[in-house]
Amino acid sequence: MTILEPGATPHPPSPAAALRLYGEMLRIRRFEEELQRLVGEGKVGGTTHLCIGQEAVPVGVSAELDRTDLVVSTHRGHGHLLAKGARADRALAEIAGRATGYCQGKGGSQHVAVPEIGHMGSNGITGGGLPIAAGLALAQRLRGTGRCVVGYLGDGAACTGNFHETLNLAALWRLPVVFVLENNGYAMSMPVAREAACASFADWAGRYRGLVARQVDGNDVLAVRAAAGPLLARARAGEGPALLECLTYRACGHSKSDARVYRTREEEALWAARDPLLVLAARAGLDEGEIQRARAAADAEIAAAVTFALGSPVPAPELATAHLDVPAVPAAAAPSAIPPGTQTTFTEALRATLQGELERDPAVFLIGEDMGAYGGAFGVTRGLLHRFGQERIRETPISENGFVGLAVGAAMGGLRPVAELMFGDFVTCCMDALVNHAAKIRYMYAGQVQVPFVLRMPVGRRNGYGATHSQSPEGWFLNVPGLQVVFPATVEDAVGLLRTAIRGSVPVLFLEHKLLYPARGAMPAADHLVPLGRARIDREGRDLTLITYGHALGLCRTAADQLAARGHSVEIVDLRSLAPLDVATCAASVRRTGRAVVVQEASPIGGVADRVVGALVAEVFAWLRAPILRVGAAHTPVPSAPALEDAMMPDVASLLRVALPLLTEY
Ligand SMILES: Cc1ncc(C[n+]2csc(CCOP(=O)(O)OP(=O)(O)O)c2C)c(N)n1
Repeated sequence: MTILEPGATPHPPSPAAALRLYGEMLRIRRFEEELQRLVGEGKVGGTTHLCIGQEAVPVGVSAELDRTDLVVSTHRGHGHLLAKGARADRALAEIAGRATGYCQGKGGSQHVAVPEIGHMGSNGITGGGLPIAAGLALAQRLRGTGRCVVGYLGDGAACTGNFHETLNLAALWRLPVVFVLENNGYAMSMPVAREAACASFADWAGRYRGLVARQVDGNDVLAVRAAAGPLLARARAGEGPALLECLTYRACGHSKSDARVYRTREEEALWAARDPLLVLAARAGLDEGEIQRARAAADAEIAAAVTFALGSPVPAPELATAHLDVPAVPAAAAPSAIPPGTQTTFTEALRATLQGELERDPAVFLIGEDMGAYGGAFGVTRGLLHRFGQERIRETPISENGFVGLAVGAAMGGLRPVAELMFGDFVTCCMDALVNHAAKIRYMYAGQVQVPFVLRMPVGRRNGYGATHSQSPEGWFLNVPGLQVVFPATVEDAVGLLRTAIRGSVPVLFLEHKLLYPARGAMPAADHLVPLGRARIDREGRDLTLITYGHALGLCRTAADQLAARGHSVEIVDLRSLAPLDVATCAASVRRTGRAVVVQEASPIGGVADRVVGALVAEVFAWLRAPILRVGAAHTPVPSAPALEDAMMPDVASLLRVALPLLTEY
């Protein structure tokens, strides 16, 4: 690790180069000042985080970036955006919520992406963009583009788990990413000395093996540029990641409501004397005439941007629900290690499907814990490492948010990651990557960026695994627009849904019930696909509809047999997709039978059963002969003792206790 002293500066640049850098910084300064005015006058709403005083960082870094290099930005990202080459008028229109904005007004100040100039998005979750930057870097490496990625962050973000998980992954895998840390002294009101137990952020970061860290005067654009160049070149050459800590100062408040009570006016005056514009003017010897001409040019551009933005139309209301559809997947046969028609297990069928997709498309790769020699906790990936190697069967340290976020970034970069959680319960550790990023990226960037990403997770009970290894988390994701959730119950559907999920362009959570792994079924045809959002009639009947999914299908089949023996004809709907939900198939069935029970292993409270009942009531009320009822586990954590697990789980007897009165009393 090497740490430069602040103020270590290179030789003066040519007058033309110095003027260009000055003009770029001034352009950002004037943009932010005008935005501040518009917010103050109530002409622009929402939240804005201005970067006045910090302009030297993005300008110095971007001066060393090619147009095709990528950046991932933060909530304080206007400077990153403009320095990467964005137009001021469209950037301002986005912040002002206009249809001409880069994301048609869907992203606003904190969530802007302009992929055509390599800007892959800014982000309102502190630290949330870091694994995405690493994933984009992995995509550049695996696709051999020769590009590098800059991931911007603040000192506050450097205190998150995301930071450390991401730096570890980037260092382990020598990813072509440079993290640019804008240390402006505060995370909102929290001073650095009270937030970080480190000598410096560069010192912290430099302790990751293979990661080079530098600290530089972030108000000196020449110093930033000189420090960034070699780090970016090193990353592009495949020599590994870096972190550049830029010491700077936010001259304005954190956001519009910040009265800056946590710092003194004297401190602000000291930094004002070190304003990046003053520093460069002095260092490059710019004269007053040159400064005035640069100012006139920046003023003219920003005035035109204000006129353009405020004169632009607001987005059409239809846009509020756009960019959430699930595009169909084109049919294509995949090689299959198991001949179609062969009886096989869920585990073997999943493995053969993954193998087929890995063979079919070089963009597909697997990522997760212990997937290699161990074969994954339930053996699904056994043997694939030997066949495809470590780049495509990518084993990770225990860093769920890091590697799932990285997979999301890799998907944004053109790959097709299939991530695996060892147990579905661990999804709590990567909720940010899933809910705030995977689910929202296509929507908030107005369809400019796709996230073709699959997360497989073993879920459900299994004889004594206990409260943190037996949950059914599917219900948690039903109110996250942008996430697809599937839960196959048969070998045929597992294969068809997994192929569809991997080949599609949207994020899919793929739930696998642990008790189904040994279940048997016939391997379907090599071109068999199951569309997302389509339920299946498992058996036809006239008197009662059981609506179910996953492992609970077996329960329903047994109960239906027993009811048939008593003369009742039962129809079973296997949902397969929980989001989107196939309300039409469920409703058509209940209109035929007039009675319905929704059956699941999870507690029915706030989960799939509630969602189905809510949707059905509006559709089938006039056809109902009896109330729609729900059967599920008791609303408790899953206890460890098998006897207690049995006591709280639904079984055939509890299902019959609910179903029989519906058939006999109504
Ligand atoms: C995970 C998360 N926690 C808290 C916030 C609220 N918040 C927004 S910006 C910010 C400070 C971030 O500090 P830093 O990373 O140093 O960036 P700076 O604002 O100084 O540019 C906070 C607390 C958030 N957006 N995300």
